[in-house]
This record gives sequence, C-alpha cells and structure tokens, in this order.
Amino acid sequence: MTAVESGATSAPAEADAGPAGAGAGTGVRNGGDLVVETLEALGAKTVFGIPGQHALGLFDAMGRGNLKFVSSRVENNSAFAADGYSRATGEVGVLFLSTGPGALTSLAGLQEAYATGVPMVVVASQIPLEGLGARRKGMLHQLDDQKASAANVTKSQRLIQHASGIPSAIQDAWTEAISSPQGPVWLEVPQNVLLDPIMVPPVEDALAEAADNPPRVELVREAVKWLSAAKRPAIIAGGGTRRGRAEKSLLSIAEKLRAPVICTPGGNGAFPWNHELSLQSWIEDRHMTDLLEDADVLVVIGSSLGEVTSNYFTFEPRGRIIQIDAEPRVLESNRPGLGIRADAGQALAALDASLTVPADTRPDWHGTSPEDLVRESLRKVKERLESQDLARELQFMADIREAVPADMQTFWDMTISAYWGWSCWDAREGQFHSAQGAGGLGYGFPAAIGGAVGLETVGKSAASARVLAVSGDGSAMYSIAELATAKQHNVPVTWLIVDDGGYGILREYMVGAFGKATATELARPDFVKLAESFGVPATRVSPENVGDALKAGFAADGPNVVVVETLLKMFAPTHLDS
Ligand SMILES: Cc1ncc(C[n+]2csc(CCOP(=O)(O)OP(=O)(O)O)c2C)c(N)n1
Ligand SMILES: [Mg+2]
Repeated sequence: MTAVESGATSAPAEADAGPAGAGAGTGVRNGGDLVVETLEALGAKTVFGIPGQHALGLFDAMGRGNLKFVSSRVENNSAFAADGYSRATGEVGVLFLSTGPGALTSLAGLQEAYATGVPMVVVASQIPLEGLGARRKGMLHQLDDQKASAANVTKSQRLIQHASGIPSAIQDAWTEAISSPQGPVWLEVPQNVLLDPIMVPPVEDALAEAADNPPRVELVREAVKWLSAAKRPAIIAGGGTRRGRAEKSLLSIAEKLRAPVICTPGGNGAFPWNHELSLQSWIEDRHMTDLLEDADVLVVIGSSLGEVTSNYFTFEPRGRIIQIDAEPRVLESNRPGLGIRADAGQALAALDASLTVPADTRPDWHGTSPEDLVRESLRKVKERLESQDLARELQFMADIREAVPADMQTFWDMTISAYWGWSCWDAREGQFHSAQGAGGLGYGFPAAIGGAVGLETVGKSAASARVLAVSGDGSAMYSIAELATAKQHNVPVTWLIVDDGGYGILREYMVGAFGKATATELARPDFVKLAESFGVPATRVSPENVGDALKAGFAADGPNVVVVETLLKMFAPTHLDS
C-alpha cells in the first residue's frame, strides 16, 4: 500500500481526486500546507528530520514553501541538530518525524532539549485517524499511543484530528515552547489529516509570544531584604541564567553585592570568566564547595543544585538560599530555601531594580575581601590540579582553547575532554554547549551541525558560522552517519574526535571501583578513512599538534575532522575526601 492509497482510504467522498492529487503535487492545498504555512508565519526558516510514509503530505507541502530542510540520518541526531540550532541562535528548533520508529528514535535527543530547556516544536506524523486508539489494525508503524511515548521528554503533546485546528495548535505549541521554562513541545498529525484537501485559506499571520513569568513581588521584597543584609553573599549561575538571558542583570547584581559568582556546566559563560568576582566553573572542586557553604546568603539561579553542582551531593550550605527557577518543581528539590518561580531574566531584572546595598554594608569573608577570596580560591584549585599528573590534559585543553576563535561556539559530547571543559572552558564571546542536561551520548556532532546551519540561517557567512564539535571514539560512533548530512549541506563544522580506544570514563571508573574494567574496550573504525569515504577531509595528529590541526580545519571550507589518539585522565574527584 502506498502513502497515497492509504490516505485515500479515509478521504471524504467529495475529495475523490483530492489526496491522490495532492500527494502527486497538483497544487491542491492540504493539511501539510497548513503546517508549513503556520511554521513559516511564526518565523521558522529551517526544519530538521527524516520523512516517512505518513508524513509525505507534510514533506510534499514543504516543497511548495520556503522552509529549508536538513535531513539527518537518524532521528536522534535530528533532535540534537534542532537543539543545537536553537541553542546557537535563540530561535525555535523545528523537527519533522515519521510515525512510530521514527518518532521513537528521536526521544533520547529530545530528553536533552527537555532537560536543558531548549525550545523546539516537534511535528510527528501519525497513522490515519481510523487506526488511532490502540485498535491493532495492523497499520504500518502503529503504536498503542504514540504521544504517550513523548510525555517524558516534551512539555506537552497534542494530537491534531482536523485540519482547521492545525494553525492554532502549532501556534499554541510554539507559544508553549518559548515560554519559560522553555522546552520541546510535541504535535502529531495523522496521515489523512495531512493529505486531505482543505477549505481553510492560506495562513497569513500567526502570533506567538512567550508568556510572562515574573517573580511575585513579596518574594522579590524578601530576597532584597536578605541580600541587603548579607555579609557573605555568593551566586551560583546555572543553565537557567542563560536560557533566561539574565547575564546583564547577573553582572549588575554581583557587582552591587560584590558577590563571588560560580557557573555550573549549564551556566558556563553566564558571567565573565576573568571578572574579579568570577569563580569560573570549577564547581566540582572542594575549595569552591567550601566557599559556597560559607555564604550567608546564596543565590541559586536556574539550577536544581544537582549532582555536579552540589559536588555529588556533598554540598552542605550553612547560610540561607534564594533559589530562582522557571520550573516550580526545581525549587527546594535539594535544599530548603526561598524559592522564586520565575524566568531568570525577569527575576534578576526585578531584583536588580530593587536592590540598593546600603553604603555601610561591606562584604566580609572573615576579614578577607570577596575579590581576594576569589583569587585565593582559584589559586588553590590550580595548585590542586598541578599537584596531580595532569600536565598533558591541561596542555591539551589549553591548546584547543588557543586554537578556537574567541567568538566560536563549541558543542561537546559526553567525553573526558568535555568534563574538563565543564570546569575549565572559558567560552569568551562564543558559547559552550554540552549534553549535560540528560547526559546522552552522540550530542556533539549533530548539535554542532544544527548550530552551524542556524548561524548561517541568521545571516552569518560560512566562515563565521563555523563551530567546533568534540566527541570521544565511543560517542562519535553514535553520530558517525551525520558525516553524510554535513557533507550534503556543506556545513562549516570541524569535528574533533578524541580516540582513547573505548569508553574511557567508564574504564577509569571501573578500574577505580573494581580494580578492572569490563566491556569498556572498543573496536573502532579508521575514523580518517571513514570520514574521507563520506567526502569529508580528515587528519590524524598527535595530541601536541591538536591546535595546529584545528586551526587548519577552521580555515578550510565545509566539514572536516581531526582525530587525536590519546588517553586523557580525569582530575581527581574532591567529594570523596570530605
Ligand atoms: C545514550 C547513552 N548510552 C550510554 C551512556 C553511558 N556512557 C557515559 S560516558 C560513556 C563512554 C563514552 O565514551 P567516549 O565517547 O569514547 O568518551 P571517553 O569517556 O572515552 O572520553 C558511556 C557509554 C550514555 N551516557 N548515553
Ligand atoms: Mg573513548
């Protein structure tokens, strides 16, 4: 049975020539056109995904519109790409999926977007209406309840049963995606709703504005009271700070309070790295944990104080906590405090507007100024690192940093160099993106592809849209198929693969815990030859030459790959000493 036949079986009588005609591209408008027209009216420019039989009406309609389609090779990667597109540009990522297996394959990618608060609109196809309701008609791809599968990884799920509902449903989904806490929103449209001719005129206008999410006034008043009286205020800037674009207010508040600021891996870049109040990002170091525990008022922005931020739940704050988050379930999820449910940008702007620190209130860290304390804490972290046998790792990360242009965005997989990056990467004017939200492998390369496509879409030249992806040999295998996508669209992405012969971090953990590692060693392809077989230039260099190899890759056109065979170690954990 072809797509067109299956659509025709449920077509209304008066549309005899309809679905087949529409599918054959006669220009008859159908539900697919409504999806495309609405997305275009909302400002979408690029769509990621993979077509499928039930989605053909949607893809055919795209041929009549202006959306650019970037076809990934696996849906998980499509979701990562839409995520990277959104993170790099601030625009909504859009994803088109096939029914059943196609839809399900996207879920691990969507988990990352959901955990990190990345706005996305996902349009999945569905089996024809008559098959819905777990009726086991033996239709291709059918699930008992497809959208139930998406419930764990998206803010909401909508099934659209009638074409007239398409524009409004997409508009509502878009509004929800961009309203804080931002995130992916799921829509599904049955095959025949996409294919059937429609009476609805072309969509001319669509409006989606993020819902206001301001802090409540009494909470701002209380927080200002605490902060005005604080002797040792400190700030933890999490990912929500970036999602809420609260960086300017954060800087203003920190300077008014002279409060040290530390960024979590998700918050990397929220505060200027070299500011005299910047504790940078060594949040897993006990020196930092000690300092934060000693704060009398700790402001936690867009963070749950989760595993990494709390130095593996060893963090025992002695002061009071003000926690700001757009998601109410995050508030007090780990520590009691004054919870303020709000968009971080709105909350910090409100705090900043009301906060005047009395002239006689001077921060006092037991006789030390906050600036000296910050300097001293960073020195102690450096000293701890230098006391370990980590010169190669420190040099490797410094060489990458030196090679990457100041404004280049970087995308990191779950690999040892990325865990270093969480702590040591100074994003400068670029942005640091990692899969720390859900921690799934395979994020780096497809997200970087989406990021570069996004930067080109918003008007950057190919040279200034170039981004860096960093993966391990294990994580690279998750997204190796995307070399084809990168080649097909000539995406300006440089992919660094750090090959240590296996699941290095797990090898290190297992040897540490059990004395030996099991199931961590991997047979790998020749990554250079493999990339070349896709038509993507690649080079293998020793770790000392990583900087030069990256610079050469950045200066080239289109995608390229740099492979480094080396075994990087992790810095010693500090939570086990406490
Ligand atoms: C989808 C998924 N499956 C499994 C894991 C568990 N896991 C975490 S790190 C890791 C090893 C990654 O290996 P590689 O990319 O080579 O990086 P390395 O640790 O060697 O630097 C694995 C298997 C995961 N995080 N996500
Ligand atoms: Mg590895």
